[in-house]
Amino acid sequence: MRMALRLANRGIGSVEPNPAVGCIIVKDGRIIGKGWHKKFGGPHAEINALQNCKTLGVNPRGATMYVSLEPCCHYGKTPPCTEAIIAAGIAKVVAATIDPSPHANGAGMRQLREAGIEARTGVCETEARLLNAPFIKFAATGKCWVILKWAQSIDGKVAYARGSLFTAEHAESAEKELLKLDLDSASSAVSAVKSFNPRWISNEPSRKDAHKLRRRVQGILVGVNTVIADDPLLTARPARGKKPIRIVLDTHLRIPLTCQLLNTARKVPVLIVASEAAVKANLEKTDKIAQQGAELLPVRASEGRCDIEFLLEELAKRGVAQLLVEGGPTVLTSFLKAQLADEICVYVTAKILGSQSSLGVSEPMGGLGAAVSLHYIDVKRFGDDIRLTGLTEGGLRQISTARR
Ligand code: AOF
Ligand code: ZN
Repeated sequence: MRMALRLANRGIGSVEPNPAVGCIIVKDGRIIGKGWHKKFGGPHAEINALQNCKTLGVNPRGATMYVSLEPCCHYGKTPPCTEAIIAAGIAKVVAATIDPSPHANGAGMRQLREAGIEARTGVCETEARLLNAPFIKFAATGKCWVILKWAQSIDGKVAYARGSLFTAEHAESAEKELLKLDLDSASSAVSAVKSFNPRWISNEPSRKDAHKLRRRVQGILVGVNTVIADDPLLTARPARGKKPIRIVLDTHLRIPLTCQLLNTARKVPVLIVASEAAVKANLEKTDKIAQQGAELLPVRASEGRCDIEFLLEELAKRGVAQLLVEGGPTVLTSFLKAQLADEICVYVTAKILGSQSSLGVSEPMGGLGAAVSLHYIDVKRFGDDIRLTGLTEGGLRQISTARR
């Protein structure tokens, strides 16, 4: 099963919002077929593993199948795997966990048993549910899996203070000054200045990894302050066919009409979320936003904040099974305080930014009792940066089998 899970893992980044699934077929103590779900809409893991037996010229009749998710028994984009398993004469199916989707939820296992196949679940179940946590949550509850992501210095700073934000113009004038000095070291100083970009606290390998994360999700959300300060594009690069919807939380409709998001709204969808009052009060601006090809979603707001829970429901209806929240501090804190985050992904860079960079990641959480602890921590190194990921209590609850 561990091998099946490792195979499944290869599909992460290509199969979403479907689950990543791996499958191993064993006969007489020997592996006779392997397969995994490679791409959204493509053949399922079980079908690929059965095909692999065929390619290798081994008959799977009487074999045992280890699969990381309950086989499907419905007609989706592909025909049911259960039928193929029954037709192939598999004797035993071991699935890591049930698929909680309404079209499955045990029906696949039942169908196998009714066909005389020995079928059981519950092997490496936690690992399997962790691997597909977003899918499990969305399938079971219809709610999207929320990932908060940010990059920070060791001292927990996420950006330089607004007043000292280093812009392209700063870089240009600094370059001129340096060249005027006509020193031997001027050219390397110039390249250091050019490559310095306060928007990017983390290094290049980390940023590449963050784009991989963007390819996994169906929506990427930021607050309007991030748009004003950084003018981000919020696309996955390279896109590999993925175009997650870009969402801006903009209660008072402050988004600059010239920003990159609006300029590219016809290529990759943009949703601006504003309070009903702000929409009514800015009809001219809302027209302009619509003309640029972006969509405006008016929502209820209280104390100057949009109703995020309502927004999440709306996004789930649009098929957003995984939402990536990329900041800034106000938005990240809102999600944490409302206990709406399932997973946290933080890149920590080996820098100490000190007090000139005043923005911490969050506002007070309300006493130590309100601290957010993470579970199932994973730590990975990207050059001198480290990435720390973990599940919140809420995320943990989603993958636990106890509540079902
Ligand atoms: C996958 N890959 O290996 C397995 C899945 O639309 P379809 O035909 O691709 O069906 C998708 C559903 O099939 C999915 O939501 C899940 O319930 C089930 N199992 N899906 O994409 C796989 N085994
Ligand atoms: Zn299937």
